[in-house]
Amino acid sequence: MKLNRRTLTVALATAALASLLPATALAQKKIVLGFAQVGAESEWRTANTESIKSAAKESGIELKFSDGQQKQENQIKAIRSYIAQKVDVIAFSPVVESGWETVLREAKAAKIPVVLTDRSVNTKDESLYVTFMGSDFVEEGRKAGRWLVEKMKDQKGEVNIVELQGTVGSAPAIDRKKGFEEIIKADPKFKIIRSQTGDFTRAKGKEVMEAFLKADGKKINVLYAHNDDMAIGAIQAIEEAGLKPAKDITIISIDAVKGAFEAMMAGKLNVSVECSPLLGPQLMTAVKDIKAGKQIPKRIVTEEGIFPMEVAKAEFPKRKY
Ligand code: GZL
Repeated sequence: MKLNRRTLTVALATAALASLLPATALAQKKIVLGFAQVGAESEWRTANTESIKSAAKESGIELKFSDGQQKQENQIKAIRSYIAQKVDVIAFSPVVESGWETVLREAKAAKIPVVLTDRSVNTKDESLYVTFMGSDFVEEGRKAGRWLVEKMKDQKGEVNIVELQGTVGSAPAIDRKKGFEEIIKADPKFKIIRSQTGDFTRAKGKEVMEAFLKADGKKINVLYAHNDDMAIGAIQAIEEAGLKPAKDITIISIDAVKGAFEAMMAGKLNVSVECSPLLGPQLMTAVKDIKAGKQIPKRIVTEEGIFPMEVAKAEFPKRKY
């Protein structure tokens, strides 16, 4: 069959377009990120989830998101479902440090890169994840300790401290305790007379503080809470016991969420050490870099400050979470 010139031109143009199409389509194929979140236990976590969801949207990354309700088995289940769905990258904030090697090996076998955000895992095999991005919790504990040492420098007698720990076995709970004790051990007047987990929640923080007050009420000089939510719960217990929070009992906490600034402006919390939940943009940049084959550092540390109640009013309007 003789093709005239016009038909031939159209045929060639169509063929050229068709050969480009799959590549064009591939170029527009969205990166798919599977994220297994700890839960929704605190203001910090809510802000962290919001940061991840909004950053995924702004980055054009398709986000599959699961709420682990603070249970490791739920997070492992979610990670396995992302492997089955063959997502491009998996990211998660491990609720506790241990028990992840099996599922991380499954992700590695499926050739799906994993990013740790916020909290890290206990593993000798660092090939199981590409990077860990989040705060230095030991330094956060040190900042809390240094603030207390400075505040109590003229205090002659004993300084009795009660401690509300975060989730048992979690990196922030282990490391915030470690950093705080590293600083206060320099002076024997500082004594941690009670220490128990409040699981990072307001309700549990209040419940445990009620027990501390019942046992040691008048002896307590300081409360060190591993997060603001537990401190806010404890403030309620302190007031219900007829004591003045931040006056009768000095209160130190960590996160610097909105609730902490409101408590400091009300004169009920002495200081909050910042722990930024705004990891979304950094995570999306890392996901894109991984897909583009770029090298990224094994550890990305978020820079953070400390906010005593004296600066709360001025700082509050600038806060992003
Ligand atoms: C810290 C984060 C902790 C917060 C808590 O990075 O893992 O978990 O301090 C949150 O408020 O529940």
